[in-house]
Amino acid sequence: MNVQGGTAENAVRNYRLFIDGDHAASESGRVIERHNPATGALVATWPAGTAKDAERAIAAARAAFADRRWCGLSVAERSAVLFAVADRIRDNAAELARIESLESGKTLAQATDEVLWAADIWRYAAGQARAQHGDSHGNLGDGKLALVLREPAGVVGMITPWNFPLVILSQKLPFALAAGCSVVIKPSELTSGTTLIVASYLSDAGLPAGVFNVVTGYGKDVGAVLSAHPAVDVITFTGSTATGQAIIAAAAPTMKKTVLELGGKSPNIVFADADIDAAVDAAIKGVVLNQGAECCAGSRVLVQYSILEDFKARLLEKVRRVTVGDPLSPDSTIGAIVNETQFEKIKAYIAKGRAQNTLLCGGEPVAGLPGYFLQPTIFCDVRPGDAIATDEIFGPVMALIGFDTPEEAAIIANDTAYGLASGIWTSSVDNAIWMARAIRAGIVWVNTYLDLPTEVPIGGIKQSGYGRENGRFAIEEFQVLKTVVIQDSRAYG
Ligand code: TXE
Repeated sequence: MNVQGGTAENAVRNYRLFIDGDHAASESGRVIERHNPATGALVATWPAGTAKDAERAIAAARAAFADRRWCGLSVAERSAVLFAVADRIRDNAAELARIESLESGKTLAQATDEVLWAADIWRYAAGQARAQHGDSHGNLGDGKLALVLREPAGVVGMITPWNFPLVILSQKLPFALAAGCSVVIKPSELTSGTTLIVASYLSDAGLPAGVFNVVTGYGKDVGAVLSAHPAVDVITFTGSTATGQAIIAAAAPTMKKTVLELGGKSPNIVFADADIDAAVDAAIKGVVLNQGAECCAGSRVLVQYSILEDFKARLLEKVRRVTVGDPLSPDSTIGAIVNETQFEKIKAYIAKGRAQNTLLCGGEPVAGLPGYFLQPTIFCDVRPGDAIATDEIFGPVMALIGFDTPEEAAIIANDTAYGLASGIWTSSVDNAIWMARAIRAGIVWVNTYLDLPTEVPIGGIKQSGYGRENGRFAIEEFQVLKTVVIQDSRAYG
């Protein structure tokens, strides 16, 4: 990496690819410029990688896997490398958070929380590296013994988005490395900085060359090559459902495994017997965190009719305290939308909401700020089939929907192509248990929301994808089972 121009605080960072242990330019010589969505200022450049760059990185990862320079190490040695990276992430939290904020528009305060969470995930995976074990069968008849071994799946291709660059990287990479895999990653073309910095941390910590490779660039140039390539054994992807479908299609001819964490349209359901203030706070957090660019955003808020007017009044009162503005200011709750494409997409949904529903508040860009800033926006009188109740908007937009009974709430909650997250607010154990079982989603929060301890798995069902990240099952996505059956022909006893 080379840093040029301005003071250290506002210098433009010029990154390079990371292939086979070396930082290098793309063979194309082209770069992608990243401008801060809050100000328009140029903050970074990274190479516009090509198919040739991707091929080179895949070959390096394949060679590293074939000569066992990483998977042949003991789990204690692998774990030590992951712990060292966890420490580097924690120790450099201020710098990493600033980079994430400048590239993505998220607030510095939130970025700091995310970096510390990422360090925690690396620590968790580092511990888990040493707890990998398979199975054995000693009672299959005299002389017969079977072992079930967990082996690394091989070369993993990772494709990550821009909404939580370091956290999403951390939900994949340390688990794949713990399993003994080699990796080629294509980070989002909007937010590649922290992934390249982690490559340096890994190298400094002693990761052998070729085990981790970063090819920055666009999805069609690099992501598509990883998905289709016969030398890649697993693709793990977080992003849109449409791109997830394209990846499955590209992966099909080689039969490689895919792990997909896709979009959501999650219901956050409030019963009349809930702690209403807590539910209102969580409903707001559920759509404003990360400007609403959150796959688990509680973008559909279902409220029991008997408290709907009271809920609306408290919502309006509390949403006024949300401050949209300079992501680097500690006073800001919401930063900037990541780019013009997302900004226009959200505004188009707000226009659809205005046509079909009642606008309770917001709905406008924030006047007087140079970047892509939007007011938190709430629509009421939303019906389940309306556009803002159906599609993932990925912006600070809430759809309020009324319901009468738990059965009705469950039908509305499940009336979506997605199945990622959900929330229930109630003081009734019966309601909580019944709803938790009735909702079809990868996670159900009861009297809490967007609450993700590293120990628990996260992932979707339906068109939110499949596979799990974090928790003890995450490593299994990067392992294959091998059964060894041994017959000894000598007599026993
Ligand atoms: O996503 P893409 P975009 C949703 C959200 C958002 C919408 C579009 O609704 O508004 O997706 O965002 C790479 N083969 N989510 O366009 O295209 C791409 O370069 C292989 C939800 O940014 O899915 C980037 O690295 N890779 C989500 C990554 O895919 C391809 C997070 C994600 O980009 C590719 C982000 C291809 N053909 C968006 N095309 C979540 N689940 O949190 C693109 N890519």
